[in-house]
Amino acid sequence: MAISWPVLGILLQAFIVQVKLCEIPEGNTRLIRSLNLNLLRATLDVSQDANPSIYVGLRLSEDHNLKKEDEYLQRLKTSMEALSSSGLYIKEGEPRTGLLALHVLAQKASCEDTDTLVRNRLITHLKYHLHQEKENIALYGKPLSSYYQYSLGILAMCVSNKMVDRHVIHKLIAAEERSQLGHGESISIDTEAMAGLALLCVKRRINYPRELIGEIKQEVKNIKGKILASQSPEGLLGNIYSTPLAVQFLIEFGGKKDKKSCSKAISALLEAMKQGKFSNPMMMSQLMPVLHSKSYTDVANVQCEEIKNNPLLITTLHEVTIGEELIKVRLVVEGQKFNKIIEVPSDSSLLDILKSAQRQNSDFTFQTKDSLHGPFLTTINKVAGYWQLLKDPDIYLLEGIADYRPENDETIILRPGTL
Ligand code: B12
Repeated sequence: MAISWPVLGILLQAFIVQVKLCEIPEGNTRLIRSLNLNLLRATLDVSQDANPSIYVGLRLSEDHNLKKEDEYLQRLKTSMEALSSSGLYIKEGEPRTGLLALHVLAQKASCEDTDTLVRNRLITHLKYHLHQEKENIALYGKPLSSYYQYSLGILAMCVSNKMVDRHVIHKLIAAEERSQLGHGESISIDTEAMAGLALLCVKRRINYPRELIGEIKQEVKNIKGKILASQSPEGLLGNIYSTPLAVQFLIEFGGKKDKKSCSKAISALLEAMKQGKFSNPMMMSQLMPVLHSKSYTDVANVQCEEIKNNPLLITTLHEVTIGEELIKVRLVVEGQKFNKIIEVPSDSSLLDILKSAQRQNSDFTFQTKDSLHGPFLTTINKVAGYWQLLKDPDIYLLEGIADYRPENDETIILRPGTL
């Protein structure tokens, strides 16, 4: 059937509206470039292993410093090789589903030969991890890692055009249906969004049984409902740090009716950027695609030939300025007797405060574990587990110990949590 010009025009217009769903208002180029620059600066930090999420964020930008991106890719390759040549087993309590998934996405975004040995091995490892995660859900009702990493794994497979076992997908659908994606009682918008991205990718790319597609459609709608219902009057979807992934989901969903919610969320993100709230490289990397109206599923469409250098300057690493004045912060460890005032220079991070407390008090020790987000507090006075970070009166911190900087007279509460 031939399509007439007016009909074609309407179709084209509909397409354009969809593409521009979560548009960035004009006049923000400098702000966006400065985030890009900060993300590039994060690649200069050689004290940590290269982080595949940072690389994916850079590749989904429209501005590039190809030399720096390539240097970072070379560092990433060392980790990829180590990961892919390790045995096909999962160390007790240390599933690597999310990390593998991010490496698979990074590899795909790199435009390097698509069928390298390393890439195939990474995919095999990821497939194995997803299988083991699925078995754990079947036996114990939860994945080995989390539904966030499980979804990221499905997304990475799908973006790489690899078939995902439909039982693996089905476990995610069933968990969403039973509202089990969050941590304990609370809903996690980050996880909802990641699950939504994974399901949208699967729905669009590969041929699955019609019944499964029907279920996916239903759950994607549910996810959208939860994400929109979480919107605050200021536009945040969940909190400020879940908003980037939530917007990625809305971009990918492409519902015209969501344009207003999406614009509000974008405004809130731009405002937070101006206030310097996006300083953690992992958070910047999740935000970067949104600033170019993209989502992680666009890793599949990176137009390698079209990537051009933009002479973004690389200046020296940003040094955190520690203030001259001293401030007093009360540190309380719940369930233990520790309750003391710690004096530190203003602008100190919570990590600096914990270090100070440890130096000054024989009854306070702590340990951390490195992660892609930074140091994760694991142990206080030999009590290991998941420590929650709060400030008085019972407000959950939205940042980790290395990023959060308490104010004078603030009380920080460390609370043992259950998962
Ligand atoms: C799952 C998850 C958790 C789980 C992790 C355990 C598990 N079962 O997986 C739990 C519930 C324990 C958790 C705790 C916290 N989390 Co959390 N978490 C996430 C989530 C949804 C996914 C992380 C992940 O798997 N990434 C993928 C893998 C491949 O990366 P990874 O680095 O290897 O993953 C590990 C670390 O990320 C670590 N981790 C999880 N959260 C955090 C937070 C910080 C600050 C650090 C340093 C590490 C860390 O646990 C992961 C599994 O081992 C992200 C969402 C997001 N948008 O990224 C939020 C997220 C990273 N968490 C966040 C926060 C604020 C926290 C807490 C500080 C909350 C609090 N006030 O207590 C605590 C950490 C306290 C501490 N002890 O240091 C924020 C960080 C924002 C920021 N500015 O950096 C995010 C973005 C959620 C949000 N929207 O607010 N989290």
